[in-house]
Amino acid sequence: MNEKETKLIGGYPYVRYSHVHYEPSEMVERSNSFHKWLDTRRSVREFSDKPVPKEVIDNIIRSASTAPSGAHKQPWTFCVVSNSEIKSKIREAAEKEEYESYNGRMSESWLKDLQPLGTDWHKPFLEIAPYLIIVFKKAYEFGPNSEKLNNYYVNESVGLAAGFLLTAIHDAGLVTLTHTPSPMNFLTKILDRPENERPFLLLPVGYEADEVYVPDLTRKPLDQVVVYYE
Ligand code: IYR
Repeated sequence: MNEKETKLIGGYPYVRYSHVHYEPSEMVERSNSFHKWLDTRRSVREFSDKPVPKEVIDNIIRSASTAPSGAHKQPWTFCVVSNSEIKSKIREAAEKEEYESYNGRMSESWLKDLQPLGTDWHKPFLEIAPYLIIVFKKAYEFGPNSEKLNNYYVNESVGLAAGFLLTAIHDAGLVTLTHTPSPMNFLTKILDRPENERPFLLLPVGYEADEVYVPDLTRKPLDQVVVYYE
């Protein structure tokens, strides 16, 4: 590797940056094959208990943590649960909330929208998947004298990190499900998180179970999701 080319700009250290470049035809080919690959990602609700190397989990979290964030505050914590007692506690608490949601808290039209996905309050995957990754957003940080320091665009930043995480999980050949039990504050208690952290997403991670079927969905075609101004 070449030495870093650095200089001070406005009194702050900068490092020279240039990204890899491709010929236009190669860009078309790469972007096309990346889309085809990403389009094979599906949310999976049935997991195998087959172990996954912890190093893979470390690496996918490293990838997630490369996401851009407001003022580079990186306002996220990824809690990784493989301990079966903690998984059971999470399942029990999530199912309690989900039972209430499916039996009264969710509107008729919401339940009808979920019918084709076949979801209900039972969440066995929370005990079966080898890992649960719980993404917490940091509403603010604590300074050296325990004073509150602001974070910025926290939802956008953590949403981006979660997107990177899903992409890294897919790339590793594993599956996940973006599970959002509601309300989620039981996760703060079970995982003993500090008061500046709020649960954002719960992702079981592992291999899919044998013979899994997923809803036969189609994604919106380009002309339904894009508006060009030329
Ligand atoms: N959080 C509930 C319900 C649920 C809501 C949506 I929107 C989904 O796309 C799927 C499920 C659950 O996890 O079952």
